[in-house]
Amino acid sequence: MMFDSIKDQIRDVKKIVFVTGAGISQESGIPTFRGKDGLWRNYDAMKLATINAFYDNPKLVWEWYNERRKNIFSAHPNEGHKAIADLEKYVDVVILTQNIDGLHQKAGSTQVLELHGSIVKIKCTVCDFKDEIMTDFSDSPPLCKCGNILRPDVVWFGESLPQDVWQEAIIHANQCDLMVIAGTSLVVSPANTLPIYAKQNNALLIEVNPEDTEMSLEMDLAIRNTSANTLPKLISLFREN
Ligand code: BJW
Ligand code: ZN
Repeated sequence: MMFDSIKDQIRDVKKIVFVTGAGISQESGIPTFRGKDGLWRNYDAMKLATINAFYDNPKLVWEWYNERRKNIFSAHPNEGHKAIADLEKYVDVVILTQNIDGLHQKAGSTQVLELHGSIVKIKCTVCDFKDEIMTDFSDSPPLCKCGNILRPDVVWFGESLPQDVWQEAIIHANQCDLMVIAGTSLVVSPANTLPIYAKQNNALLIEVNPEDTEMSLEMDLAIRNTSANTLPKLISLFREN
């Protein structure tokens, strides 16, 4: 069994924090950012995720989000998301996600902190106006009542994470006795520092990723498989209790 080497330690766990990234939604049909998936109409997705890219070509960046929104709205949580939601029956679970797709919530998880914002939210580039759009988006970014351009309410490179959410994330990372890091390359800061907080609390660290990451060597267990294949097996350890 995948978890054999640490299954006795896992059984005593009271609080699990999941740190998730694009890879956990890959099996729901949502492309990841890096690797060959990170291209959109031959643009490097990472170059679109900045405020300067948006000011240079608002329509292009808006179209990128529009396409992703359509795909996300038609996507369903996969066995990985569902397993994490199920785990709430047995143990305290908090999810710190870099994803904006809302699939953890759709799967039924109740404690989800969105570190990088949400695909349904928009905000003004200038004033404090914020809104949610649950229906189709217009072809170009709409204007705010103040006359300035509206943008997706997500965190782009060089921008700080929502500070209340980030502070709460650190508290949970400090408190957990198991952290499961699933579907993230851990190249983007500050989200990639969360495992360090958990380690300071002597938490067990488990990584679920078909590939090696920068932090694989720090893990107590690195499972080289997909999240939909792996996470349902984690549940069975708690169900046996
Ligand atoms: C599977 C799988 C399966 C596949 N099952 N697994 C130099 C200049 C400017 C800034 C910086 C700089 N150096 C460092 C910085 C800081 C910067 C940063 O970290 N950059 C690095 C890239 C170098 N960070 C920031 O700017 C952050 N803000 C900040 O630090 O503020 C302070 C500051 C201010 C001013 C200057 C400097 C600092 C903000 C980061 C915001 C990131 N935003 C994005 C877009 C969000 C909105 C959107 O979705 O459009 O967030 S970028 C993108 O990367 C997105 C993701 O959440 C994030 C992380 O990616 P993730 O989720 O890890 O995906 P991938 O694709 O990388 O990995 C997928 C993994 O899944 C892979 O490992 C696969 O193997 C695996 N996988 N299939 C399980 N089935
Ligand atoms: Zn405004």
